[in-house]
Amino acid sequence: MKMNMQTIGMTLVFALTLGVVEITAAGTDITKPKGPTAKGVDPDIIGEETAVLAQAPQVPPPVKRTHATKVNVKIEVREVVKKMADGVDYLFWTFGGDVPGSFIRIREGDLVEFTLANHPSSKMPHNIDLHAVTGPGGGAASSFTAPGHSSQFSFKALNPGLYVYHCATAPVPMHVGNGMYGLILVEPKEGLPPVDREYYVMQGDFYTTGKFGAEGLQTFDQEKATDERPTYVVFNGAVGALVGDKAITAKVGETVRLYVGNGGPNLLSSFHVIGEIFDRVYPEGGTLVAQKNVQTTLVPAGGSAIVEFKVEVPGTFIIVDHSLSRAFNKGALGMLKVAGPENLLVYSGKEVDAVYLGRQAAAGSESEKKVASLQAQMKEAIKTDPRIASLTKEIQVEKGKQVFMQTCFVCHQIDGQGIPSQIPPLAKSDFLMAEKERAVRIVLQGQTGELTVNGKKFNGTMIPLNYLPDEDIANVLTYVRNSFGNSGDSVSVTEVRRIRSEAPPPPANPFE
Ligand code: HEC
Ligand SMILES: [Cu+2]
Repeated sequence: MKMNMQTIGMTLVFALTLGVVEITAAGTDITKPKGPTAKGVDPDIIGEETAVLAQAPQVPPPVKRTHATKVNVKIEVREVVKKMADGVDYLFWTFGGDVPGSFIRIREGDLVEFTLANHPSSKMPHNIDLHAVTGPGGGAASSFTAPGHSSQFSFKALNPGLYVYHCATAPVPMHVGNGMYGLILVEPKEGLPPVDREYYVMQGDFYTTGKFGAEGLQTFDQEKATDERPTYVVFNGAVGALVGDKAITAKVGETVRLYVGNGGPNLLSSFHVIGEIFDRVYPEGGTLVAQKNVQTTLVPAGGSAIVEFKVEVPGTFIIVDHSLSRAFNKGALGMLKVAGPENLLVYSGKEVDAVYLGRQAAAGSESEKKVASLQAQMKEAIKTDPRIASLTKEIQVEKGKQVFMQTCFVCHQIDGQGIPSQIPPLAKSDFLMAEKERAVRIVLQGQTGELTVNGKKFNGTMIPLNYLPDEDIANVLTYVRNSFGNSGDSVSVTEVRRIRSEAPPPPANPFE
């Protein structure tokens, strides 16, 4: 390092000397060497400060300075096990301990002295490529850092805009796919127009060996990544990172600005807020409001967008990648909760999350918390034994409630009462409670034809729900058999698996 600095220093002196000779020859004043670049001193830079970094969904405060300065940015890379979804852990590689990495906020013209430290507990070397850097590799070569070391490089933020940064160590898709990305905002000299709220939302796709929701510690699946078949697509590093009491918030009448990034590594995001219209969009993270009144804006992998909108009415606004299976089946769903008085001139009221989420929004986060607390209790109880069975059942009941609120409630209703003469009740249902295996078969194979529940006849059709995993079926039936006034034993995954395997073979194909 020292050797390098010296060599560079000597080269500079040499170049400067040559310069002086030329200048003299041309008859120019030699007391004024032609030099910020040659000398390595930038006359625009006044003072020095340490960057305030922020964790998503927060962003650092706006830059108030009216001049460029030297900004010291220090980020530590850490490899940490964190929650990907309920009961699902993942070894994330992070810039600053979180996915996405720390939000960096500087001003156009600033000189950034960047220090990348790699925690001694890391297993891998890492580096950083900031798209805000003008220079080969965006800093990648100068920042390559082994575990327990740190590297430093400097760059001048020539172009304003919202830029992605990411690790660029081979294999790059794996480093990015493990969560190594974040955003750096280079504010234009004149600053951005003031708004009431600013948030940091960054999408990423994840590839795990187990399928969506498979519990325990999951590992990176190279084949799924190569095929671009993500198991999870999430905002801010985890399913539910922006849901329930972690939702971002605003008050009626306020203007919200979202700094939206997409780390990829592979998917493009069709970024949309259900029930809102983006008043202004700076597409691709550039500095121009290129479009107004936008419904869905495209955020490319390794790219960004800035969206701004005024919230006019209260309620829960659902943030999605409008490639909707990602939102409803892979996790790309967040919430903006707006508080304040109704504005019936704009919207007639009623909550929207129940419509989209099947009450999961409210019931889900509450019962998720309960599952966590029960699981903790169970770990305790395992030591003392007899209560295990009852706690296992309670966990099943709570998890089953989540399945019910997503799948069954539309027909059987939230309280299990059904709909008179159309959908039979599950509440106090003699039919349901009479035979456990029959209930499993109904969910797996569907049910049609006349049946009598509590003395009333029904003749409808319930479609087979055999796409539900065994565990969901066991849990939801344990829930309905122990809710709405019912009380019964639990249904185990083994029972469901057995009944599924005993299912009659599909009817012979008449076209064969
Ligand atoms: C699309 C509507 C619909 C959905 C969704 C649905 N069911 Fe049903 N379910 C019905 C209908 C209709 C019947 C009665 C069928 C008949 O008349 O033969 C029924 C019957 C039943 C029965 C037997 C009758 C009783 O009341 O005890 C059970 C048990 C049952 N459903 C459980 C469930 C569970 C658990 C779920 C969610 C995993 C579910 N259903 C989802 C419409 C639905
Ligand atoms: Cu890396």
